[in-house]
Amino acid sequence: MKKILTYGTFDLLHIGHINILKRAKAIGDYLIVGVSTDQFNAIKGKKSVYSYEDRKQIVEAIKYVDLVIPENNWEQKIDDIKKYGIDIFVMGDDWRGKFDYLKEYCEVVYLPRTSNISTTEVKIDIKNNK
Ligand code: C2G
Repeated sequence: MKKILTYGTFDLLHIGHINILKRAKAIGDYLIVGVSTDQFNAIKGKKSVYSYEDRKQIVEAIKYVDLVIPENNWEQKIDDIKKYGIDIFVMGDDWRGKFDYLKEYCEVVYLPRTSNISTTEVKIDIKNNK
């Protein structure tokens, strides 16, 4: 069984999130998603609209996702890869190169981001009543 791992905030869930999760699952059999906690988002300099608990349940409801774990810090990835026996680590290519250090532990795949959509853009569109 090929196990896939990815991380993210997944706030205001949109098609870019669904695309990366769908394609991550497509390259394996079991997808684990580390959802950033509110505390870690603060470290990332992000403030999500939805709480961690809501974002966790929303991501758990996605058919491509098999398990959601909390992402509490930058440093947990190696431990998570070992703990869950991960074969492939996947991120959108806005992160290209940033996680190459994980190649010692598993395959690292960067998938193309979905263009013209982001949580920030969604917030702006709503504000402008588009
Ligand atoms: N994503 C995408 N296309 C978009 C927007 C996001 O493919 N239009 C991908 C990102 O590349 C990432 C995932 O969706 O792989 C989640 O994106 P965010 O929720 O913005 O997460 P991020 O802030 O990138 O946090 O340790 C890693 C961090 O937690 C990643």
